[in-house]
Amino acid sequence: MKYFTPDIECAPHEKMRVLQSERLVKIVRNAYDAVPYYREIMDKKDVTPEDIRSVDDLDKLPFLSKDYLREAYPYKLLATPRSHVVRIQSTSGTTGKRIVAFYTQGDIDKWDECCARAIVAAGGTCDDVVHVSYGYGLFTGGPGLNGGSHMLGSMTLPMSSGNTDRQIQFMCDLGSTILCCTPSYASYLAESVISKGALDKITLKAGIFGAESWSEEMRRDIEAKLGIKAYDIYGLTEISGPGVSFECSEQTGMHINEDYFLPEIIDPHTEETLPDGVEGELVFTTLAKEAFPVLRYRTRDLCALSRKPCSCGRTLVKMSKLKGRTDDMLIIRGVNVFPSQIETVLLREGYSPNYLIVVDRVNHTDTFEVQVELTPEMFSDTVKQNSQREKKLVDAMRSMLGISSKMSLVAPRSIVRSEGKAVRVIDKRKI
Ligand code: DLL
Repeated sequence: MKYFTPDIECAPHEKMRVLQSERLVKIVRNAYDAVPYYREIMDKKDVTPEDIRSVDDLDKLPFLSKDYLREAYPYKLLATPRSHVVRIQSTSGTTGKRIVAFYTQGDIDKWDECCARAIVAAGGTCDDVVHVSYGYGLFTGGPGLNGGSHMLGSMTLPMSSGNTDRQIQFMCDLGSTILCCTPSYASYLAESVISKGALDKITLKAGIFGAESWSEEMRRDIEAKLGIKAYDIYGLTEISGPGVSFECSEQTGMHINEDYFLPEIIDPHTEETLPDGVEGELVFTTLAKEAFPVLRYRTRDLCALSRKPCSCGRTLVKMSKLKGRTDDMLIIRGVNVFPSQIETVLLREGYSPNYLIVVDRVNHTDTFEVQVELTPEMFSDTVKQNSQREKKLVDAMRSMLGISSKMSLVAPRSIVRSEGKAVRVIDKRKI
């Protein structure tokens, strides 16, 4: 099986635009009638549902911010009677109120379909054993990939995260072929499989990794260690969960399920719409959500769109691998720094993807330290060799970022491993 829904995934652009326009008209009408907040912000912008006749009218609509989604907690954006809702999911909400998203059975079915498309794009069929090590519960990772795997008819292992020994045992005994988890957990699992000498007992062929930024270097590292092909998958609770977009065998960006999610890229400062190929903030309008329609939602994620033909045959627009989020970006001594750039340098220099960035302010000046684990082979080297290594890393980091940093080499396995989304930054300036 090459595609889960070929008519949609390979549809001509014109056909897709017609479908999107029909759905947009309907969802705007519905959101306006059912949700007082949408009515209020559209009235304020002097736009009515009748003004939205096709996707070309999208920019007439006001934006929806993450702050409002928090304020809307719990029920202010619900667009159906509560009795139609069968599920909620929620963001991790590290600060302030959580965002709660609602789903009707129809919403769940479409979400499962998006994840089934992603699994098929990673080479999955009903003969595969899909090992889901994303967290289950309020987090969308586990339920999303679980639903997609069921819809495809694959044997599904609802492992959830944690208990790494059991993960490896099931992987070996049940013959898992597709691993779904965060890239940082995949990296930890790879390290553990190797250290237990279980590499020749696993039968994995592919991984579907997302929910956090990861570099191309990290992808190659996981692929080499586990002997698999690693596919990126993107999504967010506010829009549904994993499967908003997914990678195919070409591995040059993620195809957006644009029959359900209409993307735009804007300049985050001026809010101007940007053309394909230019990096900016990703904005989504859901086209078929019933319980929780979201219009022009500013995700804070940074990427570019591409409509270049793809060798996989899909015509769905692609988004580039995420550089990070606007709120992940560190400003250190006036320079913009993304954790993914630091990860790129470390892996290129032969280190493992286990690191911690510590930023502080001392005497009105930002300090920037990266703690990096030595590999077991490096650990036995002399002090002199390691101080040369530190210096080499400082130089490589300066040429990537343009600022100086402190590189602290620490013992193997001394940085806490992540079972879900990794915490890579401690910014003491904010504490
Ligand atoms: O992380 C949904 C998900 C689960 C996606 C499993 C993929 C796999 P949230 O917890 O709401 O939902 O976090 C959404 O995570 O806005 C991005 O900043 C980030 N993110 C998600 N996927 C990727 C990815 C899930 N592939 C937020 N690359 C999003 C980089 C990602 N960042």
